[in-house]
Amino acid sequence: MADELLVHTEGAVRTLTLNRPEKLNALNPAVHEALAAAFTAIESDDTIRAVLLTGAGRGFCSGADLMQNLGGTQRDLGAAIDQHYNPLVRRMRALPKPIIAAVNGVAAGAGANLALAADIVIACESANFTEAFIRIGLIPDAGGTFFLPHLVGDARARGLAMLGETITATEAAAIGLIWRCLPDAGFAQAALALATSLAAKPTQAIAAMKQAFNAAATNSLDAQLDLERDLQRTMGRTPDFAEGVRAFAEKRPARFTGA
Ligand code: T3D
Repeated sequence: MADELLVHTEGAVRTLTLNRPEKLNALNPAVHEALAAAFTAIESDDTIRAVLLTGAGRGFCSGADLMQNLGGTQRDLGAAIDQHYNPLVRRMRALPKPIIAAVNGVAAGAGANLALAADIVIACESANFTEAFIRIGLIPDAGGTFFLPHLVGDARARGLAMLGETITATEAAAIGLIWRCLPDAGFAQAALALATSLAAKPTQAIAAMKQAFNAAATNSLDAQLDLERDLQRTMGRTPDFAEGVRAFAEKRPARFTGA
């Protein structure tokens, strides 16, 4: 695996650390290719039951590496999005395992939206979020125009995107952009503990929740009720459901295997 992305496994948690700290982990083709390879490996590895995405150094991710755009010829940004950003967001949303973004510092542009593509986003107190695109004449990509209004409503989405102001992690949690803001001290350990607890949950139920939440964005209530019924029927046949009910009856913690 390339040095631009550090890959580490602890128990059932795979941690992916964006590793270009001198550029606040700006995304270039090498990082994208390493991320694609990492997700391909995670998709086919049943022993991995949660993914933790974070950044090295003082940043989480500063979005696309802007230096790629300096020079004579104009890059086709649409091609870069087709090749890298859209497949990444799609596979994160479709991954049948939880993804936790641990935002350890600044998250800007596509870096902010990469975090929002995760299932659970936590950030440390000193982290911040900026939909920086407007500052350089672009629009939010990597799912930003979809995630923002769903998470914080249309008024705040437009404010964040059009003004491009930086908001603190505390504000992000207060407006529902992220799950929680945690103290700086012990943040990495807290993030790993959260990922470890998610990895011990019934993984198939989390996968089915992801499927249902994804579909809810476009489904009618009728269609969503039918989908919930179908998914619950499948969940009702899993060994983890049987274990959950047994553990309840025996008044002990459940030991889920992800089956
Ligand atoms: O192009 C495509 O592929 C299409 C996709 C586009 C998606 C996008 O993400 S567009 C949006 C790109 N991101 C940005 O516009 C954010 C740019 N960065 C900043 O505005 C600021 O750096 C931050 C607000 C993130 C942090 O500010 P600050 O003051 O804490 O740090 P800094 O001094 O600006 O940055 C530290 C270093 O990282 C600096 O390098 P240097 O001068 O020490 O050699 C800076 O140039 C570098 N850096 C930060 N962000 C990027 C970057 N280098 C390349 N690309 C970056 N995005």
